[in-house]
Amino acid sequence: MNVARKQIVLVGAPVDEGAGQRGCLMGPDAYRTAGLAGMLEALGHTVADHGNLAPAEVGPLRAPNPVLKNYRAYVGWTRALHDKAAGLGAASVFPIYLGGDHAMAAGSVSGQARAAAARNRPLFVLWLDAHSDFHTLESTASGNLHGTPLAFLCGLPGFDDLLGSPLEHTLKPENVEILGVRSIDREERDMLRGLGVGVSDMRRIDEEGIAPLLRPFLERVRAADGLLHVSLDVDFLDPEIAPAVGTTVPGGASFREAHLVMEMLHDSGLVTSLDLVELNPFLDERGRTARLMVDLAGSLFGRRVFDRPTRSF
Ligand code: B3U
Ligand code: MN
Ligand code: MN
Repeated sequence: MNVARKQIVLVGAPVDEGAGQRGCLMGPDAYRTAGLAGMLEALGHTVADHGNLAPAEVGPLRAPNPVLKNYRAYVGWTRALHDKAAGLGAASVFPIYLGGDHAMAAGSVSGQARAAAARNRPLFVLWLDAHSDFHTLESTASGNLHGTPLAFLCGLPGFDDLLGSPLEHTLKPENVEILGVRSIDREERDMLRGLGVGVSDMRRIDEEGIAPLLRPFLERVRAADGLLHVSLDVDFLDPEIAPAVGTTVPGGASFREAHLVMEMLHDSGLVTSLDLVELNPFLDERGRTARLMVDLAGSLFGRRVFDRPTRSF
């Protein structure tokens, strides 16, 4: 099968302030060191590396909740990434946002959502994560802002400082699928249920298998002529194979499950943008997590061992 050639743009987002542990700022360079661009080129794609972004300047702000850590940085990063992603989403390129902790998705995904709306296409999001990242600025107990971007993107209230109020281009909760989750706080669970966000936890993956869970979601994206953004948190993976993340939760996706998801996503032809988030190279073992993430990106961009698939996805 010929790999459809893509024009890939790499955007470094060294966001470090949203996680409880420092180190994600080294993520973009770890992906570069692990050979991400060369691997994508070897698959036949063209790659332009736009370097690393910096957060936007933000004037004085009062955090709406004293528990929040690095609130101004969250606002600055969201604005900078939003503008960058809105621009790239309007061009015929495939952006890969290299994190950085997951707080960066507030900007990357909101920008992609703005661009999708301008093209009159619904944006769907596949959130591959041990966590649901669905706290509001009020409900978070840790104050770690990487636990909040998905609530922001779905239009929950209280995030007015980020991009104004109300957020113009929100995700429809039913167009979001969280896969691989195994740590949800009570407040998050209530909000996810109330809004009807798609949640497939590890128990469902164990009982039903990951492919039958993913397939109906991809079918919905296709039926709606949607664009699909994938946000891949390192902690989606089992910590045994991916130790370089500050928020490990046991019992994550296996090597085989993760590659299968990426291969199905490739075969679907539906994915139009990607976040690689939460890699903390400070916690890695001789680069193995960075290399695994690059390998997974390889499967998403068309690497296969043998022959064509028997079904489209
Ligand atoms: N829900 C917890 C833990 C957490 C969320 N996202 C990550 N960790 N990575 C919190 O702190 O909000
Ligand atoms: Mn996350
Ligand atoms: Mn996580």
